[in-house]
Amino acid sequence: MNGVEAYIGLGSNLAEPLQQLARAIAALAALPHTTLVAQSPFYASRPVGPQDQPDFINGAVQLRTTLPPLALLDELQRIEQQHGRERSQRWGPRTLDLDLLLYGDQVVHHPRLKVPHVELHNRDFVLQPLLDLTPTLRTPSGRSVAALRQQCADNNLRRLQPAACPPVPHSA
Ligand code: A4P
Ligand code: MG
Repeated sequence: MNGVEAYIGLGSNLAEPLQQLARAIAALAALPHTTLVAQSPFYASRPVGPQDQPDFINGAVQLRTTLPPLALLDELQRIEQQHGRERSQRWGPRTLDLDLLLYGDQVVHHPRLKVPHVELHNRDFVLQPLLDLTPTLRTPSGRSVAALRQQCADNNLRRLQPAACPPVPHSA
């Protein structure tokens, strides 16, 4: 399949986060014009933003897709809504957050969409899963994700054992 390598960050800290992520990955794998290439391990991480909320579970997936970036964002937001996502407090607790981290080597500046994700370089819970997927990955400006990971703040990242991650269900 032709298309672009797109990387999606997943995060959840409410309502069975591991199940939220597993179901979201199944939904991503079922997207039209899209193939799931690989999924990263899951990590527990301390919340960035308000601290009076549970720790997050984070991970990332690599997709190959012919959906244009805004169409892919529409699909991510539809999946978030299906998971009962309510947008209230910025950086507050959420059942499911899906961020478009990288879309090939494209840079997108749109009122609804900024790619690379603006906080990518600051977040170990995003950079580490990206590295797990593609150790040689670079941003469109040529910065190595491995170097960004070394420089970024520590959010007490803890890799979960594969046994802790529920299998991806067949129907999303
Ligand atoms: N938007 C722009 N660019 C993108 C993109 N690349 N991917 C727009 C996805 N959306 C993008 O997002 C607000 C708007 O951003 C969307 O409508 C979309 O058009 P949102 O998800 O509705 O709001 P938000 O998530 O509260 O705000 P924001 O700034 O996107 O937050 P983040 O960056 O998603 O961070 N701590 C830990 N440990 N782990 C986490 O996963 N996540 C957050 C949320 C905070 N703290 C965390 C974690
Ligand atoms: Mg978001």
